Amino acid sequence: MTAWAAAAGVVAVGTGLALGELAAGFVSPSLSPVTAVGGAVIDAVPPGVKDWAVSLFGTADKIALLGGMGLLIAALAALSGIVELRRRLAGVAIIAVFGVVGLVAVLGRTELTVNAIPVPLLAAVLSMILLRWLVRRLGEWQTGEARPPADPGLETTAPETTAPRQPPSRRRFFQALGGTAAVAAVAGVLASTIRGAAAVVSELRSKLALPAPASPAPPVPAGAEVRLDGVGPLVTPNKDFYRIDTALRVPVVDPGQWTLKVTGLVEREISLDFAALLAKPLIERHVTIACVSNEVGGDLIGNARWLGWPVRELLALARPKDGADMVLSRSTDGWTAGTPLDVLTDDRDALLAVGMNGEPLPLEHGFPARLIVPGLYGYVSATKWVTELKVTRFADDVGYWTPRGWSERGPIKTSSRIDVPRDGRSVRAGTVAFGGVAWAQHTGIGRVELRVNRGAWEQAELAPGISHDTWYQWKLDLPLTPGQYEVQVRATDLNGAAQVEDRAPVAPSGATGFHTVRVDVKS
Ligand SMILES: Nc1nc2c(c(=O)[nH]1)N[C@H]1C(S)=C(S)[C@@H](COP(=O)(O)O)O[C@H]1N2
Ligand SMILES: [Mo]
Repeated sequence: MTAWAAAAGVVAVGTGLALGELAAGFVSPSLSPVTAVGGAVIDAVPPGVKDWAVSLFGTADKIALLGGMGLLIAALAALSGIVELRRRLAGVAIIAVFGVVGLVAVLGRTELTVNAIPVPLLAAVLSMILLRWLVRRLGEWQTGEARPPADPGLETTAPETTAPRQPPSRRRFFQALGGTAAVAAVAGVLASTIRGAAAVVSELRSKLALPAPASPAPPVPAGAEVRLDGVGPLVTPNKDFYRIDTALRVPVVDPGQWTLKVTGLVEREISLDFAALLAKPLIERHVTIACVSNEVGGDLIGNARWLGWPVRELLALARPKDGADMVLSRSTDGWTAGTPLDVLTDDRDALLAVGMNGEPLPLEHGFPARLIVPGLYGYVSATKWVTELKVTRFADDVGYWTPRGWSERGPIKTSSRIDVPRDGRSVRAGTVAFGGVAWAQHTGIGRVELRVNRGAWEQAELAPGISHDTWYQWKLDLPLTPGQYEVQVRATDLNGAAQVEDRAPVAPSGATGFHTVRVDVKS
């Protein structure tokens, strides 16, 4: 009986959630009772819990998170079934508590608060009704079995032809359980079909022809790639580009429905649709973006050729008012970044980007439009799926990560990385080729040096960068005899400022320290 009670709980909650997901598919593709709860977990991570912050803010293993959530929900559902069998409405109460958590989570994560309310409510209320109903059937079966056989006299009339005794209450329970599970299956299949919205938007994306840039990207200078095995490509292919965001499910935005609003402290509010954006004189530039969670030597950094409209031209149309010093950009999923207004209006090419390496933005990287700002970490600038730019003041507004333990301002720190040889590798004695990348966005790299076992710094060969806004490749051949070596790299920007040697963790404003590799040189 306990096992069947648990099954009743799982089927009831599963059906409620499947119908909730189905309803969410109609209301908004980015709305889901299940992922909202997961999102609330992400948002609730206390600042300062470094491991958590890094793993979630960095490369969160979303599959594991979703799987874990599924198991947790199933366990709670089973528990509510068992409890409900023992005590009427006790299991229902457990679901009610989770319904409230789900509601709060959904309200916290979407902007369509009014539309969103019915979805978690529906999921919770349906689960509660189904649980009560299934457990009542189970209870009837239980009491039916406890009773002695109803009428022994009847049995003697045809003992051989009667099928093994199945109390009708037992059959009714299984009919109810099976029927409900069937509803869950149908709803689940329908929900995932509707969630095929992502497939539809992918199709729209693949058919989209981006206009030619009015100002093409400056050509990649000859020799910008050192061509050393193990040093990655100068321009990162889209499929290899790092991805960081808080979205459990990639927001699916139909470019035909997309608009960008410029609001707040402006003389003139602006609303721009996608066709109007594509009709602007777009420019194409290479820009290397980086995540503040990138550890020294890490790979949360990439360089792409972005096509977009300069944000300064958009803001010039809106005319920010005196006193404004920040632009709070907001994504469809409610995520925000606070960017200094002057960085968006100075001569650097901060872009409202629509293209990445000659293609429309991939869905994961912000389709149909995002911000790309040379020189700032992504968390204060690179809003994907952007739909609003609110001109405001740092004194009045904060971006998503600032109250969660990260700095209000996020200029990228000058840094460098050794890509070959990899840390811990054995190499042959003789001439050992070292190579890697260095970056000081919007200032440019002046020189890169290596030192062996904390000896004197030796200047590496610095390849020309595409621009000051991109990373540079470098290489250096070092003659090494057999033994153990520790090799470090240091970059200096074009103003003569060297990268910081003291080690600092990624929080609150980006890691510092020299990337260090240990090499085992064999004869
Ligand atoms: N909507 C949205 N945009 C976002 C984020 C996010 O969580 N949500 N994360 C930012 C962070 S922290 C970084 S480092 C960059 C990463 O961009 P990418 O995934 O295209 O590499 O996106 C930024 N834009
Ligand atoms: Mo980031």
